[in-house]
Amino acid sequence: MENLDQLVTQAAADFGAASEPAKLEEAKARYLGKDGTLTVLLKGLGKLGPDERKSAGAAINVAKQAVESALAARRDALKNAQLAAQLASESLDVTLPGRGQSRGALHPVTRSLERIEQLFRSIGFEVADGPEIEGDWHNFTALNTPEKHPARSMHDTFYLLDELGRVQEDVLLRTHTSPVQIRYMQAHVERHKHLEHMPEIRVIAPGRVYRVDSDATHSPMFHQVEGLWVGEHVSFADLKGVVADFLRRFFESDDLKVRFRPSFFPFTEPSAEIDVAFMSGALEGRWLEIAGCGMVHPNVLRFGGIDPEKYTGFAFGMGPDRLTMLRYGINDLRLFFEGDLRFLSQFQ
Ligand code: 2U9
Repeated sequence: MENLDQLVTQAAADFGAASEPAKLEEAKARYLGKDGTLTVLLKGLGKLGPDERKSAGAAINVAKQAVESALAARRDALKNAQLAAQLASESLDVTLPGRGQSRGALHPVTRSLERIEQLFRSIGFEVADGPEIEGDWHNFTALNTPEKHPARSMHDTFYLLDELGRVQEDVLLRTHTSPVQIRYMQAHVERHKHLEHMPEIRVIAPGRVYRVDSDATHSPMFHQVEGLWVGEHVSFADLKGVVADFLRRFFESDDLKVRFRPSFFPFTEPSAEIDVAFMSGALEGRWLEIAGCGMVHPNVLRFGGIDPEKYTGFAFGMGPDRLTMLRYGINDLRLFFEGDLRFLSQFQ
């Protein structure tokens, strides 16, 4: 009897010392397993006489129950401890402020493009687009650019290769959005050919253009917005009014100074550069070149299918990248195209 009490005490102590479920199961096997102490004692009962067997059997069974309940208690305790440890390690502080969700924003150049489109739509212009991979005819010939003009050289224009890696001289990345207006003119003429008086063309063409050029103020890909107004009595005075009004609205400055300086482009005649001067701010009083313009060259009207004896038109071209730099005081064009969030997130 005393041995059995000791055995129960020892088992409870072994179970208590088991720090994890696997160790507890090992300890259990020592008492209740196939060769465990209690199992061996029970097996030994057969060798005893009937009376002795009855009392010894009862005593061993009492001890066995005590060991089993000590085991069950320890199992519970280990399970609870494990759960407590898990809860502690996975603790969640529901009082912490949330991380929030960043909202994303339009690229500053996209914002300028949308603003430019909105301002021109408000005075009756349509917004057109066209392919960025163009043919030599739409990009150069139809714009009155001579065969030997430097803009056509491999140094200035990206040409596409054929499947054998040879330069295709007539397939290129457009160097301006003017091919869009050429296509627009042709489609417009076709659509209204049954009418004696063709309706006026008022269209802007915003989009990506490409040139072999890369430094702080030039990127191989940049943006342009070109405009075209063709009608029976369109004059240089109309051009000045439209452009000056647009620039004052774009820069939200009624006292913005605008001047037109004679210049040359193959596709316009006469041609002019457009300069602006702000009357306040960091750039106050300095003339800044901002766009080019002119009366559409008769050859270009003819390439578009329009009779230059009957119709005149003006065209202008500007760089929304540069307009955006001026509007926000940015000094390096490359920042627009690097995709660095430290720069971009300042325009939310
Ligand atoms: C057609 C006929 C004429 C578009 C024009 C300019 C002058 C011009 C530059 C400004 C800065 C390009 O973005 S920039 O680098 N553009 O100076 N563009 S006239 O003339 C056209 C367009 C289409 C059918």
